[in-house]
Amino acid sequence: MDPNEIIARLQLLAEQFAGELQNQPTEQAIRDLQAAYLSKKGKLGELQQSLGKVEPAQRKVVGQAFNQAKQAIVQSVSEAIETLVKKAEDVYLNEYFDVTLPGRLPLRGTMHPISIAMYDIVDVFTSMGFDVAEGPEIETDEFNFAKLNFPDDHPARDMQDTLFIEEGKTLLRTHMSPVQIRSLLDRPLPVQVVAPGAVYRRDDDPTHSPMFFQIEGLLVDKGVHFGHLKGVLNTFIHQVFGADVQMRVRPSFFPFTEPSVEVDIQCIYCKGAGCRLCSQTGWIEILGAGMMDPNVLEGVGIDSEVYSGFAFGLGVDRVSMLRYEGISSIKLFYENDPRFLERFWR
Ligand code: FA5
Repeated sequence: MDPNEIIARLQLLAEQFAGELQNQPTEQAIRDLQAAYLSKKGKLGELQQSLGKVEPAQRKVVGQAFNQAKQAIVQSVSEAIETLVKKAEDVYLNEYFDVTLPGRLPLRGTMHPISIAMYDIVDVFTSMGFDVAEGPEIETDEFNFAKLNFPDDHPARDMQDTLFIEEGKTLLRTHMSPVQIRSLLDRPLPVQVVAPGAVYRRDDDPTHSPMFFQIEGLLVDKGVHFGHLKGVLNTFIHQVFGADVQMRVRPSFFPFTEPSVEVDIQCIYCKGAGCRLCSQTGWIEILGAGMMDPNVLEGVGIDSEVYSGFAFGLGVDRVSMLRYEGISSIKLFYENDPRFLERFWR
């Protein structure tokens, strides 16, 4: 067969392909067109079968012409797809993207309100000479209860209140007071520490969360008395809630302190007049405290005739709810809704 005729027909097919390629509306249509020319049974494929009828000496030239034509088709297919994508982007940018609109700032992360309160409170105590102490969230029954003078049948040990890992042995700490024991065992006297951390209980209502945060305070030295405790707590309350906020101390009971008290602050919303937040009493409880029970001191090898101390434990969530007006449920702290957390950016 005449090689020139094959090459002429090849050129004709190439021109025909170029013409058809112009108006393909989608990437799929372009790929179908490519297949119609380049697949085995495609237009070029059929013509290529005539290569066998060409004189062997001239086959090389004709073969090269086929290769060039195929490469040109592949190249123009990828260019056509690129043009199509670019066109779609332009349509999107023009129709849906108004470059004249002012930009929107991306949402910025903020410190969590509980963390803000923890840092602020710890700062107040470190400025009074307290060191920061730590303990594990998974505690032993011994440190969480026994060494703190809890009798075996104390209700807090009950499955209702405590999240046990292995009953009677390990648990999620129910309060920060075990850090009292750890600090007294680990540090030389005098000991003056605050311990911030997460604690766990089987509690769940608008003011009680199953996980919440406490800050424990402890001071053990010679000659420590109740006046020191009141002085430290008064300073804390004035620094955190304002110099005009009054505090009051009510008798209470904790197994590890004697005497034990609960400390209320004057309601910061109604200033003591009585409102819904303070159940019309004018006061809100924020912490438990007391003088270290001599049994606890003796239990860690400290002579209670020589040394005395005080301890307190405050609920950080409670303090945050009081600091920021309008927090109706403790759950808001733990849902991590950015619309809520944004309020605390500073
Ligand atoms: C205690 O946990 C004692 N360890 C505090 C203490 C320390 C007393 C040292 C004496 C000496 P209480 O169970 O009352 O005490 O808890 C202390 C504070 O934690 C409460 O005043 C309250 O503010 C907060 N609290 C208690 N349960 C929850 C809860 N489920 N959710 C949020 N806050 C809570």
